[in-house]
Amino acid sequence: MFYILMKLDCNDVRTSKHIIKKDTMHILSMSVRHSRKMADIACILVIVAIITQISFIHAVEAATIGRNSTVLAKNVISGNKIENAFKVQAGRGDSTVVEHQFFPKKVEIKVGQSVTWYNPTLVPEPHTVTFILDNKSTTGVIVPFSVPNSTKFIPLVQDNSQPMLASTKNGMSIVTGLNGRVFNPVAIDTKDNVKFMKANAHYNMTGSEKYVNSGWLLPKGQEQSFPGSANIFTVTFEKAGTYNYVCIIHPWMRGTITVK
Ligand SMILES: [Cu+2]
Repeated sequence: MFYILMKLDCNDVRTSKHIIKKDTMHILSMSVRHSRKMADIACILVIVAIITQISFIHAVEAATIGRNSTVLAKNVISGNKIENAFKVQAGRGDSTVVEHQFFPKKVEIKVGQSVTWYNPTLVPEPHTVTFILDNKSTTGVIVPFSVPNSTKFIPLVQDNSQPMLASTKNGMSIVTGLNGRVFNPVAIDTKDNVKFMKANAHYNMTGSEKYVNSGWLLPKGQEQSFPGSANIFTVTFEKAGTYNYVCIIHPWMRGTITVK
């Protein structure tokens, strides 16, 4: 609107040139020319401001999508076809700023459809996609285990490392280690059967599980930063419901898959 008003003003200035008497024409024409220049510059500045504002709004919208809105899987288009597997980013960022969130956070799909999580971050920052379906089977990345005091730990990599040990009274020591049920893809059913899967697993979720975990997801090509970790995790949802999940490494990273 402001641009239109300015444009009208520009035209008025140009029109005024023709209604001025000849004897004052020379002096005033200088002034009119100057005014026209100024008005034209103002018009250009207004256009630039509007374009900049529109670009900014688009940038904010692009950055906001995926943070709080629910995204329908039917809108996902890859190439010329709609894919059945919806893609969700587990974290994102570059070597300067890393965002610890899922993008999008909320996804709505239909029964039988799949979601694939992947880590697009440029630095090897790990994430997990972990469903704690019974709300009890939560766990941690590094956990303590007890072992006999006589246990010797021989590091495979000859560098500056040794296990964290603490003695107890019963001839046992406490050693801390990386939790295999967080590091590896795994599913635990209602009868507490623990089923480990290979890296980059594809799991069919029946909805009756206690715990389903992706394992550590690293950016593609950087999986060996933590040997044995994966880049993607795919789940096919076989039953309607609301499935909340979390990254165990960053517990504030949370997402929801709604299956209808
Ligand atoms: Cu994470």
